Amino acid sequence: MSRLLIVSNRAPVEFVRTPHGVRAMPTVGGLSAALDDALRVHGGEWIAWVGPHVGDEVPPEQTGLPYALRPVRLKEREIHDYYAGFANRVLWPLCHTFPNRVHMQTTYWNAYRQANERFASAVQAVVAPGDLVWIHDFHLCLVPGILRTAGVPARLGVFWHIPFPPPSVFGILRWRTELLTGLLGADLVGFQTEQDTANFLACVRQFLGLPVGETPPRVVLPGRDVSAAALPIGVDHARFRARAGDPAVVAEAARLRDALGVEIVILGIDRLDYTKGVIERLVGYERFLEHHPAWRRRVCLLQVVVPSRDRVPEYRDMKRAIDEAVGRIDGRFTYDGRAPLRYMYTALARDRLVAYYRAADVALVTPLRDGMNLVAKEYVACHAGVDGVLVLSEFAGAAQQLREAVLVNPYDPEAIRRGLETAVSMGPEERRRRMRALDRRVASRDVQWWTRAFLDRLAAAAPAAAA
Ligand code: GDG
Repeated sequence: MSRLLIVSNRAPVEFVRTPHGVRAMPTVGGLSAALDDALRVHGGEWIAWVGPHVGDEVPPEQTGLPYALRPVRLKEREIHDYYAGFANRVLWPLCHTFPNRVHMQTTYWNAYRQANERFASAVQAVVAPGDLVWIHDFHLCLVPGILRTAGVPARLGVFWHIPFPPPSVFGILRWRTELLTGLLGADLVGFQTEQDTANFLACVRQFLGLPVGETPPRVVLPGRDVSAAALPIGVDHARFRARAGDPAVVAEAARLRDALGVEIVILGIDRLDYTKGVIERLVGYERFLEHHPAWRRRVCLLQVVVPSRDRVPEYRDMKRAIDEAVGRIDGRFTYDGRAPLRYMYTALARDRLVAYYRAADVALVTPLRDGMNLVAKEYVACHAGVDGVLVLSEFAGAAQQLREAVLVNPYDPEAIRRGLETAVSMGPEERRRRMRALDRRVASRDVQWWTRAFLDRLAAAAPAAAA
């Protein structure tokens, strides 16, 4: 079996300075768990930025991980301009179709190029013939091109976790040709949905003038093809299901429900991000409470927002706007000390997260746009064998698979209101029928399926040749 090199901006741990010295702390996210699994199976190394406090190699004893972590060193200024700048203020808003939030600055682009060079050098330092190099996400578009030009003797794959926009949106970017050319250094580029794949191919055709094929999806280059594939990411269904059925977790879920003291618990869990549609969701919930006096004392929305990207000014403003909306709704609809909304700005420990999923009768997952959305799939996995209702944005990649959810337009507060009405009034038989169907899809396309599907395709790509 080929050795695997994972390359991503962040790793499953980050090194932070604590009063007891520099410590490896786990990072929040479903992705790291998925890739961690793949590395345990294949063996290999993980190349990532893990904070400023480490040397050139971190042995497994320091991370608790059974494989080596190879840190990419970036200076404070580079992190600011490459990560907070180009990745988070240019590519992130553009790909989620928020062109007015794009800050197109040359300093950001220069830092992005330099950072991508550093990641590529870190790969070159360890890569061996026959390796599979799996590069993740929009932070590292240029890495495949740099490695290809350097003639690295490995197969190169990229997975794009966020939406890929159509040419009318991607074309706004001054550096569109450089980014597309960089990605085409890969043998395989994976996307979350068929639509993302089609958008990527349309951009390549329009901005690079290259021929593309549709069955199978690919870009035809002189001497080689680059495959494009829709491979929706999944969750570790078996692990979520087992944790959710654990008696300690079930007891914690029951305690939580008791503490809330309502008939119907509605749950929202999101990283702090404008793409997640938290404010729009709160307004939709407010409309629901306005329309339904009878439900006011019987429901509670438990909204968890996980701190994220606090170096970016827009995120601090958004946090303030959420605080205001929460205050307004609680002020309007709290009766006899019973609040319709519980808001937490924190990251939950993994088992608590599962208890929250388990406690919720309804999950309200309404991103304005999302590559996939793992929260939706994790909620379903935690409700295998029990009922529950998923209200899901039609603009999340997950909506392509999870057709039995109550699908809503997240921009429209009236649609969210109607979705909530459907959810709270759905009978037990329909809840169970829909949840069974959702669970079958989440179980059959789990994260193990995803890593296998990607790596099998990558391994089957023609052996690497220099550009
Ligand atoms: C990007 C794309 C795509 C959340 N709160 C807590 C917590 N989480 C975990 C969830 C889940 C993950 O974070 C969030 O994943 P999402 O998919 O919802 O969102 P992004 O972070 O934006 O991820 C997205 C994904 O990449 C994978 O391809 O689906 O579209 O934007 O796993 O469980 N984990 C813990 N405490 C929390 O409070 N421990």
